Amino acid sequence: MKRYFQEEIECASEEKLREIQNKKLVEQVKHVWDNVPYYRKKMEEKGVTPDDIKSVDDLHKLPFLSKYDLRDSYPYGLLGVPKKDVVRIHSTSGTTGKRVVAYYTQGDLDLWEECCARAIVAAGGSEEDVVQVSYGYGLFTGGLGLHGGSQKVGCMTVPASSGNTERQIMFIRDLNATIICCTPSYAAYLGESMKEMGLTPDDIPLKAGIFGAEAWSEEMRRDIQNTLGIKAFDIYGLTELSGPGVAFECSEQNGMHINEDHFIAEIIDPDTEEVLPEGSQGELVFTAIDKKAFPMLRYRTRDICTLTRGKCSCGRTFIKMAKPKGRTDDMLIIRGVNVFPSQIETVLLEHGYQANYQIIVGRENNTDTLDVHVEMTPEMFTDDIKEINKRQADLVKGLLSMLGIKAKVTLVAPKSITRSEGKAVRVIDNRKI
Ligand code: DLL
Repeated sequence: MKRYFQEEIECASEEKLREIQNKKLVEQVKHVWDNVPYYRKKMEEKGVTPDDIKSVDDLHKLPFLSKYDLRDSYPYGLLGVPKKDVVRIHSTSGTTGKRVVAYYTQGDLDLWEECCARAIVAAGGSEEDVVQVSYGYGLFTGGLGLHGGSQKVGCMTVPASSGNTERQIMFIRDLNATIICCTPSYAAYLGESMKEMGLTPDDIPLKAGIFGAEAWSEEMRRDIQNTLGIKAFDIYGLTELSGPGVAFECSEQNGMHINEDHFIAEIIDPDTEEVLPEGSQGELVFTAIDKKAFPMLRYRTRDICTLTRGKCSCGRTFIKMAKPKGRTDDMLIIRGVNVFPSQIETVLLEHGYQANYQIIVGRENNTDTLDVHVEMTPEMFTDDIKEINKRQADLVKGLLSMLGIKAKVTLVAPKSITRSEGKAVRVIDNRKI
């Protein structure tokens, strides 16, 4: 069985990769300078010209791009090619209210789908497999991205899209789907629904899942792997950089390899914008070095994580990014303490709950309040008040030790928190500041 989709590049030496990056970066900076007046102006303001960028070592000289730039230049300001060369767009709702619209030439689509194909092969996929793509199709990049990747590998591709859970399960069983692609929260929901239908992992043919688009913990991975009887692989990406497949997990299931022949990653301190050494935690910044229609240079993702380069047992040489811990804009500041939803999730799953919870932040008498509503699992469901109080107190203690602040925990009945077919919405911040 093929272990790699493009072995010569996925396992290239560090020197070879660097050479590719240097060459593509120099070309990309020229392309942007010539074709994207918005970014050229930013370069001019910083006193940088394409002649100053001779290799990756010069990357730090370039200005950053952020969500604010996308908003300012909406809709066409960052387009790098004539509109007639664009064959597709995708879009996501921006946190600033305006949508982010990303553009693709046919060449951009090809390299994006190759990235997704690498992820599918790394998860054990081949032309023998039936891949059910249960990410949303349409403006969201998840569906069409993995769909294209799956076809590139030669898998039988089922464009199920999200929703209609019973039909999803029927197709998985009837068509013998071996790989499923969806958000981790939807994978958990599928597992829950199968259980309710009286199905065990032995009744379903799946062997692997490729899950991403939102933060998920190692505990959630364990739960999904057990309920579906599969290996669960992480995949990372964002619309601005094509979509899924910027980075993907391999058989080690321990961090995601970044497709370094297309993307150069940096970690910066989000406050000072200083580039941090490898291994430090900070904000992930990406430079897309060969995407032409929407050529992002030094794009600030707001995702917090670390990078490590080292030998991987899978044989790939691409640098790895850890599971993102959260986003700078997801980070809640509660009574002055930084709280990431992923930390709360870790505590809940460690205590035997599933990722069905809601975090409600408010303000009373000028003090922030943190309420966590958690579903009891059907197995632990009880109306014994004493038992419920004890369980709630255990969680309060666990959260206090993880976050350093006290939360109010309310256990709620199984199935009372709305399930998500795409990205889960877990935080409600009612503070009007
Ligand atoms: O979520 C692309 C995608 C689709 C990735 C399917 C993986 C699978 P956006 O909607 O633009 O694109 O959202 C991008 O989602 O900046 C992260 O904050 C978050 N994200 C994506 N993948 C992961 C992951 C798609 N594996 C934003 N772990 C990113 C944690 C993730 N967060």
